[in-house]
Amino acid sequence: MPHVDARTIPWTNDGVDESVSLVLYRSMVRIRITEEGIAKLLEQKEIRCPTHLYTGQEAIAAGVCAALDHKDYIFGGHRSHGHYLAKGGDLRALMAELYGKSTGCAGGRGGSMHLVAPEVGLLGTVPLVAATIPIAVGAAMASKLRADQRGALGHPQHPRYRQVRQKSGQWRWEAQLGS
Ligand SMILES: Cc1ncc(C[n+]2csc(CCOP(=O)(O)OP(=O)(O)O)c2C)c(N)n1
Repeated sequence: MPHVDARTIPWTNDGVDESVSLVLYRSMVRIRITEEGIAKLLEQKEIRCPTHLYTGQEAIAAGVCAALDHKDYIFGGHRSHGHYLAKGGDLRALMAELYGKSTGCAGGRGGSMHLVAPEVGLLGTVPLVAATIPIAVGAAMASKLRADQRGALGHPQHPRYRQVRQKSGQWRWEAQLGS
C-alpha cells in the first residue's frame, strides 16, 4: 500500500486529487475486508483472543495516517486494527497475532489489543483507556530532544487527556491528540 504524504496532496475546495482519493479508498476497503474476515473467524472460534473490530471507522484511520509522515509515531487503544493497517503494518503479522502465533506482530503474546509495528511508527496499542496520551507525549518529547522531527499521535478517551494536553502545551512538545 503506497504511503500518501499529506504535504504533497493537492487539496482544493473541490476535494482531493483523484489518485489520492483512490489510495485513501483502497486503504479503507482493505481495513473493511480485513475486519469482515476477522469477524467470520471470530464467529467460527478460529480466533479466540478478545477483539474489537474497527468496522465503520475506516475513514478516520485512513485519513489520519495519510496526513502523517511515514516516520511519525502513532499509538492506539483497544480498537486499533485500522490504525495498524493504515499506518502500513503487515497484514500477515496482524493475523498471526490474532491467532497467537509467534510470527505475530507482538510475538503472539499480545493479541488484538496489543499491536505493534515500530518499523512503520506504530509504537503500540494499549487497551487501558487514554493510556496512550502520556506515552505519545513522551514519544514526542523524545523526538524533540533527538531533534528528529517526528510527530506523535495518541488516542484521547478520558479526562486525563485534558491534563496531559496542558502539560504538552506547557512543555511545547509536538504531540497531536486526536481520535
Ligand atoms: C482505564 C480503563 N478503564 C476502563 C476500561 C474498560 N473499557 C474498555 S473499552 C471502554 C470504553 C471505551 O469507549 P470509547 O473510547 O468510546 O471506545 P469504543 O469502544 O466505543 O470504540 C472501557 C470503559 C479500560 N479499558 N481502561
